Amino acid sequence: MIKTPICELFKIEYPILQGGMAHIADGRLAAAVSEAGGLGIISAMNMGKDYLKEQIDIARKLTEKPFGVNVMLMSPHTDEVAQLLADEKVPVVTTGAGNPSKYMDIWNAAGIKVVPVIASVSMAKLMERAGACAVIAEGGESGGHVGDLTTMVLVPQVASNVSIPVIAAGGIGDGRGLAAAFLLGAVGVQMGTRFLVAKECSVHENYKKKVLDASDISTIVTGKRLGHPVRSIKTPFSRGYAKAEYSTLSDDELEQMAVGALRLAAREGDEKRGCFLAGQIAGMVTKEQTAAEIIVEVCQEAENVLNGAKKWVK
Ligand code: TUI
Repeated sequence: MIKTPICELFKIEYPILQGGMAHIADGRLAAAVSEAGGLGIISAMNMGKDYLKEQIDIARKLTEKPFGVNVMLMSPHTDEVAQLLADEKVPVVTTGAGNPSKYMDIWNAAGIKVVPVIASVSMAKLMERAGACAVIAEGGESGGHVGDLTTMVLVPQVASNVSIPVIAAGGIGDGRGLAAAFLLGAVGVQMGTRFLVAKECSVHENYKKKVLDASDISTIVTGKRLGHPVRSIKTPFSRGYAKAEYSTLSDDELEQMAVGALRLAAREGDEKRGCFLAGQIAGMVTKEQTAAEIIVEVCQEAENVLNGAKKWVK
């Protein structure tokens, strides 16, 4: 059995968080992951408080277990969403794509466990000082908004520089990844791409198919020119966008190209204009499973790997 300090911290059975994937991670998926013993996360994405309240209510109807909400800090609705989370006393809030310091006091006062996603040691230290109870160190192998460092180099450096628990994310898709995260100093993992194909995940079938068909080299990072690099599956759209970044197109025109692209991929499965965010482990995601099957399989495999790891130590 695998038990780590975050099992106690979040009151969960397995040290696995589900990534807060925009337009994908809804109340139903979060509830399925939490019900299976992990920590399910609802994405607040760029929606207002009414949408989020609906999803929180859905999750609460489906499970009594703790779950979290991910706040994407570039959203224009962050202030009202932050207040709703405090009012609702959601057990856990994760944040992404920015610095959540200004919300830390109201969340901590509401008894919420705040877990920022960070992509550097300096940000991890800042978040610890600001009152975070743990950090998610996310390497650039992940899908969506990415930092520069890989999980392999980020996690041990963060673990050496903060006293709060570190959760590894980016490039983790099976039990070997969970075992490796432990060896790098993390006490849990967050997985997004693997949960994209969960049976309880309502993302469009075309999206699931793209992940299931992906190989190790199927993803690409675009958006660096505008300062928002995102990793997605290579499609005519993402390749076209990558080319456009090096063209004479203005920043405004480039921005226009991507408007609505995440929603179009996730909800409409639009292969021409959609942006199918996924991490580099997409190549190892080969089957649709329930959230419970994913969690149990990953933990069982990690246990086997860790039990065998001593064979190289003489
Ligand atoms: O946030 C994510 N992944 C995301 S957000 C997203 S939605 C989006 N839509 C359009 C453009 C860009 C994004 C899709 N995927 N992951 C968490 C994450 N946070 N990764 C890296 C960071 C991060 C980066 C910089 C966290 C903090 C940070 O600090 C910068 C600062 O403010 O000092």
